[in-house]
Amino acid sequence: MRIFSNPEQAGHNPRDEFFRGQRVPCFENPTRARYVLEALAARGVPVGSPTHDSTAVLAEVHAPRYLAFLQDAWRQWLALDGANADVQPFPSVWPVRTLRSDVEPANFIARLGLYAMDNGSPLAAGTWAAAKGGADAAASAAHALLSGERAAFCATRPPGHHAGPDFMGGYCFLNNAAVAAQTLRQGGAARVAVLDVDYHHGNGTQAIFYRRADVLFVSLHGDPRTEYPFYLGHADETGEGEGAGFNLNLPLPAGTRPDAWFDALDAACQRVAAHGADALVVSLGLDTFGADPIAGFGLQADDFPRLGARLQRLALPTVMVLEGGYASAELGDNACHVLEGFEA
Ligand code: SP5
Ligand code: ZN
Repeated sequence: MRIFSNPEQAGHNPRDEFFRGQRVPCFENPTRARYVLEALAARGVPVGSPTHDSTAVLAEVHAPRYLAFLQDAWRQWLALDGANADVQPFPSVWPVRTLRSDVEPANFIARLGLYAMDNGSPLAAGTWAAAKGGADAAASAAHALLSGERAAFCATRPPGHHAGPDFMGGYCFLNNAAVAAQTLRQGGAARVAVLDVDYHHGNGTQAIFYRRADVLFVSLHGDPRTEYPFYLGHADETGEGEGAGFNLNLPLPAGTRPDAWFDALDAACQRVAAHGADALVVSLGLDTFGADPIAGFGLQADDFPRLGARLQRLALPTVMVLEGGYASAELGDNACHVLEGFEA
C-alpha cells in the first residue's frame, strides 16, 4: 500500500470554531496528521510526498470562480480594514433560498458567505497550500493505482468530503475523494465508486457526482435529521438525470452500535459491487469511533481492522483518503488498523 502525506498540512492551523455561541479550539487541527504519521512511523510504514499536480482535475470537480476565491482568500482578508493574521475571517451572511447565488459580490465577507456552507470552517494563512497539497496527494494516489498499485492511503488534512462544486464547509475546502475519483476516470477506469464511511454525510462529494452515472456515490452516516450536514444525506436522494440510481444514502441514527453499522456497510459494499466498478475511492472518516468528541457512533478499536477487511473483499484497486476523526490520540492507531485489516 502506498501512503501519501501533504507536507503543507500544518499551515492550515486556524485557532477556533464556534459551538453554541462559544469559541472552542478547532477539532480539525495539525495534531491529527501528527498522530496518524506517528502511528505509521511506529510501524515502519514509509510515507511519500505527492507525485502529481491536481490543478487540471481540480478544475473539473470545482467551479473556476470558487477555486480562484479560495486561492486568493487569505490575501484578500488581510487587505480588509481591521483584519490581520491573528483574526479569523468568518462569514456573516449567506445566499439562502430566494437570494441569488449567481452574483459574486465585491465585498469579501459576502463572497466568503457565498462560498461557505457554514461558519465552522475557518481559513488560515496556509489553507490553500494545505488543501492543494491534500488534493495533490489524492491525485497521486489515483495515479499509483493507474500504475498497478493495489491500494493507496492519503494521510492528509484538511478533509474534503463536505466541499462541493463551489463551496467549502465542515472543515473541508477541496474535495480529495472527488479528485481521486475523477483522476481514475481520466486514467481509464470506466466506472468508479466512492464509498463514504465518515460519520457525517459527504454532501460535497454527492453534489459533485449527483448527475453522473460513471461515479457511484454510496454513504453511511449519522441521520442528517439530527446530524451535520443536516440539509443533505437523506435516504430519498438517489441521483438525478443521467445519475438517477447512482447515489445511495444509508442514514443511521446517532447511537448506532457496531453490528448495525456493519450491516449497513455490507449493504453499501453490495451496491458498490453491483456497480461493476473498476476502482474504489473510500472517504475514510474515523469519527465513527465511540470516543470521538463530535460524533455519535460506537465503533471500537477492533472494529477498524474489520472495516479494512470488508473493503478488501471488494477486490478493487482502492484509494483511501482520510476525512474526519477527532479523537486525536487514537486516530493514528485506528487509521493503521483499517490499513492492516485491508492488507491481512
Ligand atoms: C470532515 C468532518 O468530519 N467534518 C465534520 C464537520 C462537523 N461540523 C460541525 C461541528 C459541530 C461541533 N460540535 C461539537 C460538539 C462538542 N461536544
Ligand atoms: Zn465527519
